Amino acid sequence: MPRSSTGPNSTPPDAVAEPVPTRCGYVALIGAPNSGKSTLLNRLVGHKLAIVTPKAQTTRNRLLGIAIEGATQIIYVDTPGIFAPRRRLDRAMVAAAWSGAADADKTLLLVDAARGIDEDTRRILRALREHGRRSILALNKIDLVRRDRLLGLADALSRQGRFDPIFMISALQGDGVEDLKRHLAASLPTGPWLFPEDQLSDVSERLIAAEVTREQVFLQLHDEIPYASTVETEQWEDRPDGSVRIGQVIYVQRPGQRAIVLGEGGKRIKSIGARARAELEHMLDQRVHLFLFVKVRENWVEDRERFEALGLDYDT
Ligand SMILES: Nc1nc2c(ncn2[C@@H]2O[C@H](COP(=O)(O)OP(=O)(O)OP(=O)(O)O)[C@@H](O)[C@H]2O)c(=O)[nH]1
Ligand SMILES: [Mg+2]
Repeated sequence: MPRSSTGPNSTPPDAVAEPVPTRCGYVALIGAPNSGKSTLLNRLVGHKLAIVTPKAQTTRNRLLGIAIEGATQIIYVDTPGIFAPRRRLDRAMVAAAWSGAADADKTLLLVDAARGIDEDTRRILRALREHGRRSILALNKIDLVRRDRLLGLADALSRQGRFDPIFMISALQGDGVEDLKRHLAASLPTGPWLFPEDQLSDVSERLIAAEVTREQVFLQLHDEIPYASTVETEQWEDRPDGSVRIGQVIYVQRPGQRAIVLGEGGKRIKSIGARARAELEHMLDQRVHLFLFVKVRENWVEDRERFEALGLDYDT
């Protein structure tokens, strides 16, 4: 996905090229589900790339968000929340999160300061200790917590891991994020940028479009439906009038779930489609005709094809 309409940097042929000590590296954002990783990624990059919902386990796979800070290209890796996995899908999500961290130059652990050290965070702290990994710690959602509680939490966390440094941020409101960004930019290794200057992410528009619809499924439907469903873009057709026709399938596991997604007289699916379409038009800056189909596939959570569509490894 391109950064904006401005093209990649081009040097005029007669310019004298000064050697610029560029830096570049990967920063993985890890943490318990719902700690605010995707909100932070979007804020750090300055674009909405990752979907965000109040429900846990929203993100299902790694996603890169690429930002430029002075002479540094920072490649942020949003990861699924780390929790105790039960289903094959859960296992693949958690494996994707850990491999995102293993491949990165820096690991940034996000802890929801309002929630404190929950079971998921405790498990992550233990795993980081076992791997002897030093991470950067960000206490997030400080807008919700009193300062004395924050200091107590920072103290408790620093006794359970090797954190250097510790930031206190609000990914939602932006407090502390500039400091964090500057620190990350200065701490990445020197080296050439790995992505073109105008590249924002590694995910395709088809996948982002499916995520936009999945975000609405998470926001508009409750109980087990978000976890029992997945969305795939099956058709993408640019039309001569400048608009695009996008066809997507929402897979659910049971006929009863299909009925809920459709809603009375098709009201719910219409509302999901309307919101997703508006967001897509904004993102793509073109008219969008969005067609949603709801299919029952009882065992999609064990379907290799569904994992491939999400970019997840089936054999974890
Ligand atoms: N008040 C407050 N809410 C926040 C902040 N950061 C994130 N949130 C909210 O927390 C919820 C979860 O945010 P996400 O960014 O989806 O969290 P995540 O860590 O990516 O979650 P998973 O993908 O499920 O692992 C959303 O409702 C966000 O709006 C913050 O700094 N302050
Ligand atoms: Mg997320």
